[in-house]
Amino acid sequence: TESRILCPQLQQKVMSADEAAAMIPAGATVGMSGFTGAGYPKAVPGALAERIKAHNATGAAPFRINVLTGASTAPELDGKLAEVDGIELRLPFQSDPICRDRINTGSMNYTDLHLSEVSQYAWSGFFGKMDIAVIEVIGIREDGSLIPSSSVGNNKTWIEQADKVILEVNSKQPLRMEGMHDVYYGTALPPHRKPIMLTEAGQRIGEHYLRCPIEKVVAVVETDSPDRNSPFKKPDDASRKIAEHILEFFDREIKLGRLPKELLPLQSGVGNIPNAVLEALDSGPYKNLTAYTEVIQDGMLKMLKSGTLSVASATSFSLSPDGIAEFEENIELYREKIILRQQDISNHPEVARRLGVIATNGMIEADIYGNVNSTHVMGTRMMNGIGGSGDFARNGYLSIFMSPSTAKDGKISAIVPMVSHVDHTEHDVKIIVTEQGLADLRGLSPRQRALEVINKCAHPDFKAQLLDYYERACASGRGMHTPHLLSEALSWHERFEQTGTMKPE
Ligand code: 0RQ
Repeated sequence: TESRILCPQLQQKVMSADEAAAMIPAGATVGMSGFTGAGYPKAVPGALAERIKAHNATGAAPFRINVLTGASTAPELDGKLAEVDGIELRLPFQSDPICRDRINTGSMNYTDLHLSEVSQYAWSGFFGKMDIAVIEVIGIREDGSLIPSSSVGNNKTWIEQADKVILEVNSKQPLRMEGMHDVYYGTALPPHRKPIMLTEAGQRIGEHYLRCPIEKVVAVVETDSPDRNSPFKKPDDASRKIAEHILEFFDREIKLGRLPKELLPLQSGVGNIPNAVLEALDSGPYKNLTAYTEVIQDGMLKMLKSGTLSVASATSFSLSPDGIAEFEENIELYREKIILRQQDISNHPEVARRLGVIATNGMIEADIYGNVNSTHVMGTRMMNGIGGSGDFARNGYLSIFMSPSTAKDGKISAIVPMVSHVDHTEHDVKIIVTEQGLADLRGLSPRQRALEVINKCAHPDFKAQLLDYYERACASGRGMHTPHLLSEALSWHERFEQTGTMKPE
């Protein structure tokens, strides 16, 4: 096979992952590629983990680094580095079980950020100096410019900010992805910002390649392994019902003239429920929808192929093995219809507001007044992170949060008197959906919202208990704008922690 490294100076820099990992010093701040398990470095993080393990076995002061990425990665990166306790600080999003465990036992610091804002934070210096970037690409052109991989994420920012760059050239990724990416070099910090000139999801405003000064590159490592890809579960009953409620709602909004028949650009979170919503849309009467989102999953490929979706803008893929096979087989079609941007553009608040995105994301729990917790189990334990949900929820035209009405075999109600952690406030949440029904909170006052949420979304096992809480709060003689019984508001969570269920004795 032909080499994917066409730049002569960079051919000289080819070395093993071990040699490259040796260039990362203890205490370094490292910007790595990777977003939802796509386009992350496959070899250097593991080699570094081995080095850290050997170092720590000598009893010397612990070797740890700060790991900044686009979003979640995979066992080869987060898993391996977390396993050897090699991560001091992780940001801005993760979903790795070992990493999560370290965060929740307090041995790893984690900063959970809006994904659109990470680049601005870096440019403002809030993360300190970036020492090294480790970036997966699918090829290096003759002039040293880089063909991005299956995610763009924060790669532009990391390459620009880092003193040194290590490149992984992954020949498993199809080279025919070349041309899909749109890297925009017009961003700046205030007061020098210019409008992002996107008025439609499908426009291109940037370049196909990442610029990278040749002298910054200290190592090039060749790899040949696939992205993490987990098979999709078939939508379960709850997901299908949630999807039905959302489609009924769209129909009604179209009839009322509040949504065009092509809807508005869709943003869809990852997971079982968002995928079920996409499948339902695909089997409905819709044509020529668009997506302005951060992740392309299997459901979107199907919609692009069937014509339900005409174009999709994102920053990464998250495909199952079947999805990858389909993508590679019909890559010419998908290259025309998919645009991968850096995450500060794919998730840009200005663009999400202008386009009027329909944001659909999962949640852990919502309270009766419409506040949503996307991140914390029982108020203290991190699940994944806020990801892009806040970028789209606050700025979209519609923000829809979805969850089964119960978790853990019915022992936990996803609708609670007060959320144990707030990610999306009552002001940002427009629609809440469970398999029980859909609550439309637009224009309602808090007390109206409480009844709408309890009546439409709560599971029958918890409905009476929620109504009882609400009625006693109203009768408490305290403020009637957002009635609460403060000493009881979090008692459901407390009961779960103590007894293993939110249900009363
Ligand atoms: O736990 O894995 O132990 O079974 O949470 O829950 O129902 O499978 O739903 O996979 O869609 O995840 C909010 C986490 C939902 C996700 C969240 C437990 C439940 C299960 C997963 P198990 P489900 P999902 C685009 C947008 C934030 C980021 C985001 C998320 C596990 O949607 O990370 O929106 N969102 N990004 O049992 C205790 C509750 C629970 C609960 C669920 N109330 N209490 N446990 N669980 N509800 C993507 C990016 O930004 C990159």
